[in-house]
Amino acid sequence: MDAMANEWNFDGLVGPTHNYSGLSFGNIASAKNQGVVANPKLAALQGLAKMKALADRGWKQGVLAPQERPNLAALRALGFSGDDVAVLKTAARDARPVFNGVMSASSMWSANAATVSPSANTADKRVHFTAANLNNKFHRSMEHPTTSRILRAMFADDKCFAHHAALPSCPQFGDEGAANHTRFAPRIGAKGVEFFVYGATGFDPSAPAPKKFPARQTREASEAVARLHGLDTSVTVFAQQNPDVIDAGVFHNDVIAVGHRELLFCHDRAFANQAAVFAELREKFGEGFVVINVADADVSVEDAVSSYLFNSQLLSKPDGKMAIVVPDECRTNPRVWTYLQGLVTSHPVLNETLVFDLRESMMNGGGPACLRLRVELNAAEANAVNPNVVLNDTLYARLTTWVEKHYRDRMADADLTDPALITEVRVALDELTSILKLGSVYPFQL
Ligand code: SUG
Repeated sequence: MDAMANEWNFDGLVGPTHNYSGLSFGNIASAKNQGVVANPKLAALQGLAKMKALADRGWKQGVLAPQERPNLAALRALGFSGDDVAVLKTAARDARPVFNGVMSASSMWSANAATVSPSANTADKRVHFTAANLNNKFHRSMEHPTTSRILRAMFADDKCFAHHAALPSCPQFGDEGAANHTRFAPRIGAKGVEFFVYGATGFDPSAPAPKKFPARQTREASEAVARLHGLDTSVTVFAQQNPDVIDAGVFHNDVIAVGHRELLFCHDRAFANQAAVFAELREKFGEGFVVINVADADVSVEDAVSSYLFNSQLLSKPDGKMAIVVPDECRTNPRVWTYLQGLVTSHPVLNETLVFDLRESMMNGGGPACLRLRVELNAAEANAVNPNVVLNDTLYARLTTWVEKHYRDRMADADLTDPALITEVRVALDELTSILKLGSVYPFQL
């Protein structure tokens, strides 16, 4: 245990092509807002405002760079040919869903970038990262090669950090990263329980599974990540998500549950065999495990999905209490807000609510917790992080200026086909890699 350990949040910076294309079947907000005009500049600034506010309060905050879109290499691999503009135009004309996929700024939801295990839990005492293959959706399946390069550029020291490539890209190993993974420990930096939640069993199609919407994470994928990270099975828990809530729009576990330190905050219908899941967590965690199990009568699954109450961040405060970071949609839902106010005024540990306007991301189904990748780091590991991705006043000011300079404030479906975006995005990202000192990470730089 390292007294100087901290939980860091690395938030995905929203990319310049942020738009609403209805790409994520099973994600209700994505489907509902298809075709709505997006504002990439506002989206990026909303994300940065959250990062800045949390950094100002003393929470460790970093930035994860966005990806190059359009992804012309992906279009070429699918048979579109000619110069860059011809590739883009032909795809937009002849294969619109494919084209929309290569334009998506979905890497902003960095909870899906990777699964991360802190050194306190791994056999070789390094921090382990496994990039998520995200193979359930075409637009997300192309993220992991660049994600891996960016993570290596941020966490380069192989004495402290171990990086694993994404799992095989097939349905049996569907992996959505930290959105389906939580770590519990009595203290930040102490050894604890790793909790993997899956939607279906990949190799057994007869096992319970959702009927309407896809299960994006399989048990086999979660087990493979646990093996790669060298986790101790006596403190690892695998649990199935309730298939019915996946069918109600809970496409990742982090839409219905969140954990931090000794606390699990979840809905009463989050897991299959919920009582058995709690019992195993309690047994493996030992004394002091706390569950806030929210009943349907207090917050329905429908309200949880539309407000993203559970897609919140739980953050430790210096006095040992916790704050909960929620999107503004929780404040504007009277039932959710009443419940939350009651909770924070009566709970012994959770005693503060922080509300952020993340509407641009929320309209694609991405709340506060989707936008961040948690990495627990001890003092030596924190020292080994690329210092240029750590959010401070200077970086915040530089990134705000960078967004103001390069981002459009309007992205309608028709704007996506503008070939000027190719160069616009490359110029912006080239400047960003020099601000964040990432080296060459994008296809156009390789
Ligand atoms: O994978 N939305 C993302 C939202 C991811 C949220 N992440 C977590 N819950 N951790 C997704 O469904 C929508 C893109 C569009 O429709 O244009 C999208 O990809």
